Amino acid sequence: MFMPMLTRMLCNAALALMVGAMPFCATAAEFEIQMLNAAPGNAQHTNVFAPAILRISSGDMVTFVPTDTGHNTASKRGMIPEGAEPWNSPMDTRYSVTLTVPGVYGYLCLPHYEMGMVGLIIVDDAAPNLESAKKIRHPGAARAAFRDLFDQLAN
Ligand SMILES: [Cu+2]
Repeated sequence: MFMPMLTRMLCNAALALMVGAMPFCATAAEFEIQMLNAAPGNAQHTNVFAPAILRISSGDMVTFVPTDTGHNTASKRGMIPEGAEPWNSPMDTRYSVTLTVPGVYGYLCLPHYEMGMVGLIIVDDAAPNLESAKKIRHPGAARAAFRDLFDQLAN
């Protein structure tokens, strides 16, 4: 087991026991994913999450930012680890999730799912549910979009 993950687990255990954070606990980090009408530097690629692939550590917080209007974020059924909380945000709303279960999280924008507005978040390591997440089927452009993201994970 990697040391950072072990440390994080010990920290989570300490917090759960309400004994306070141990001195070596790293502060959970915060990340942002923009919800955009077009990819930065590529106007042809419309309706995107940026970054579309985000790697974080368990316990970190991710905020989806409604930089452009007309978007939301929803986890995809079958594409989050066992025991993880699904989410489905209101439209045009700044929305935060704190992800604690290691694995890969597939998510999408409901209005633009079939147009391929999807993303992946990897918490610690994609391995726990990578193969099952890759098996989920998608309509329209979402199929190629998820396949592309999974290909990028492999490289
Ligand atoms: Cu959208």
